[in-house]
Amino acid sequence: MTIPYCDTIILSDLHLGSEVSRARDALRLLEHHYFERLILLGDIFCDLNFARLKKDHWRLLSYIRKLSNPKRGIEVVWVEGNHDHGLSLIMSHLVGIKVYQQYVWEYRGVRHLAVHGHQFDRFLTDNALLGSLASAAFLLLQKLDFRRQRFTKLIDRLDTRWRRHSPKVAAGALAHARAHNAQRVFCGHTHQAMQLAEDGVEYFNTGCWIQATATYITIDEEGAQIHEYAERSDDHYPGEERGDPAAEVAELPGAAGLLGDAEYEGVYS
Ligand SMILES: [Mn+2]
Repeated sequence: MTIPYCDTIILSDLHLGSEVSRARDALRLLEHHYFERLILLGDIFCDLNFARLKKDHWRLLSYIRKLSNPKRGIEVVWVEGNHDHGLSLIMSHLVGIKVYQQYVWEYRGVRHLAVHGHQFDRFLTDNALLGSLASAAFLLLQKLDFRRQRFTKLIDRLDTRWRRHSPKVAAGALAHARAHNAQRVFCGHTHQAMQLAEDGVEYFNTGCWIQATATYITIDEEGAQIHEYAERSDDHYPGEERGDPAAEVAELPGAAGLLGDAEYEGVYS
């Protein structure tokens, strides 16, 4: 029944507006954690069409807005993704959250960097020099090229192909982190949760919330950890006989992965 505490919680790629967005689960996750900082690491929205947002999607947005109330003392950070591009300015007014291209912070003497990751999937970043060049170039390119943005969206829809970009994004992120003297770097974008370490820099990918397996990252004094979302047993009233969890989640496409043991587990150690 204890509510877990962490310093920072990071999630990405909710794709609100998409039929398969697991907004309700994401809301539960946030309600069942104490944290000091929330990082929304890009592609929180699917596209500009707000008419596609469902009740659960608005509920989550409204909760995020509440969290960002200064009285709560929680820092809510939105890092722009390729799907969020252009939306972010509107959302910063609507939801009242500051939007960043990348976000850098210190925690316990460790420099952390969060960037969505789409910036790295078209650069050769297999060495540090190219990595730094790519790093410098991406901010510029983002401002310049609208056509490229459209192309990126097209690629984004091919979700299964997308996963192939995983190693590329990881390599780009690691090089980018080294160029910015960060010891930990976080990306989303690939929809595939993963972690690796290279030359003293740790890379984490947050995964996504549009598949059977939804993942998020927590950071506390023990480090950063990837978790798979699982429904908690205390989501149900104590003493009440637990109903069929399948019935409750059946409306969620690909929800089969939810029905594991009702505990949060670090699955990628
Ligand atoms: Mn993306």
